[in-house]
Amino acid sequence: MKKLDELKEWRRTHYSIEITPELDGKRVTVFGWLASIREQGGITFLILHDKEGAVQITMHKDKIPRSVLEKVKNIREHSSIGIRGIVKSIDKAPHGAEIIPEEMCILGIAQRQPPFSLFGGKMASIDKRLDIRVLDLRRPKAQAIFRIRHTVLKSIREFLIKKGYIEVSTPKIIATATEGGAALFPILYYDKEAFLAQSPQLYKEQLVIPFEKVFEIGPIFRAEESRTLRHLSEIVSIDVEEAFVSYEDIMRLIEQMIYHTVKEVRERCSSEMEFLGHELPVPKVPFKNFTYKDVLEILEKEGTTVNWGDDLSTQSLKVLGKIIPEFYFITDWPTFMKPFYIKPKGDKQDICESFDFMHGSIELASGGSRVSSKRLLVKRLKEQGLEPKLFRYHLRVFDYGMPPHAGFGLGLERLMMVLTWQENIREVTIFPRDRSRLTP
Ligand code: AMO
Repeated sequence: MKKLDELKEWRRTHYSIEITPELDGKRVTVFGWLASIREQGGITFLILHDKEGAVQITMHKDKIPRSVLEKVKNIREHSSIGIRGIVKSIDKAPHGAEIIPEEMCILGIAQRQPPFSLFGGKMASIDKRLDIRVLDLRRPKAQAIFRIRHTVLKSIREFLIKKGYIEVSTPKIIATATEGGAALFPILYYDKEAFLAQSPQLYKEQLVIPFEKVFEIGPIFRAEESRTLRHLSEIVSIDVEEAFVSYEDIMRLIEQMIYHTVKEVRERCSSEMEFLGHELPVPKVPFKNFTYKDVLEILEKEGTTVNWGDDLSTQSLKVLGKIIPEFYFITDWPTFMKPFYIKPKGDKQDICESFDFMHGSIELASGGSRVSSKRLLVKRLKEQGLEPKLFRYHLRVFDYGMPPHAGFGLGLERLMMVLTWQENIREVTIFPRDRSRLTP
């Protein structure tokens, strides 16, 4: 095995995209991964990739120090290297300049070539790519997706903080289910059974007492039995809860948050969007609003019958997505279809103050006004076959002036699917977890 160089006093002076004609004649140090080596008429061209882009290193055999030539002979694509040299302005190179190297250090040797092509060529299957995800993430499309994700998270955080919400973190190891028992992951907590949190639901509701307006961006866990393009076992949920408001206020908040986020992505990620080859339109606000009953009627007209109280199947959501290919809400669901903490509607207790926030056929978020009376909450728990005793730590908080409150939980990955036009949720998740994947 070849000996590696040490980093020692080597430090980066510039990223690839900063190597421009204005630096002509300057000595620079760059680091990155060797994307290609090409020989042409006695000249060797290296293309070096770093997190910002690419730079060309050009070596005329008779003008380059022997030590550099020796190193180039032994190096393979995808190795990580450092180059110190002089910038030369040249039209044909990326960003109009290249580097003529004086010194080179080899910092990480690529022992083997990736099992799939990173730059162009036929795209390998998702499973093959996920098996060595960090290499897959170097693909320019993946880079674009995760830079957009970064911007989406930043914009949502900024938006909520500016609106006066405080960011909280709640336990992910919990004692009781919040969204019903079926999708829980049991774990061994010392000598007791515990669960991974399906949602910060109960904690965020409790936290409106000390903080009034809270949000959390964190992982939630769902033991989904089937492998679909839209479900994972671990996702990032954006949860919001607020005191003294109703579900209608929360829908307006989502509208503003999505509008702000799309605008930020359009402004800050134009090159990534261009790279993904799609235009991201500014959403039309206010978003359309359909009740659950409206949706059944729309579907019936399309020849798809869904009975009152039935969930919208994948097939009926597809039909709906064709008719409403934009952001919209489905409100006023039958009470028994929603969790115990959702508030039944004043004069029509069989429907509740709830919404699903949708884009086309994809459910992005759900939320609603919450039950704030302890008596009603106990009744709702029993109606849903849940044991109030198991929720005693939650219920006792309701003795201390629980205000009316409302909120939502939005799946970050689902939102990313919509913003980056990905059909498979795994493409927008760095290390996805599903029924059959627990590694890497
Ligand atoms: P719900 O269970 O509808 O509501 O989840 C909220 C949102 O989280 C996303 N989501 C998922 N995304 C991918 N894979 C999954 N397995 C998965 N499960 C959920 C969806 C969904 O709309 N406590 C309530 C929210 C609230 O009322 O505040 C809740 O968790 O985008």
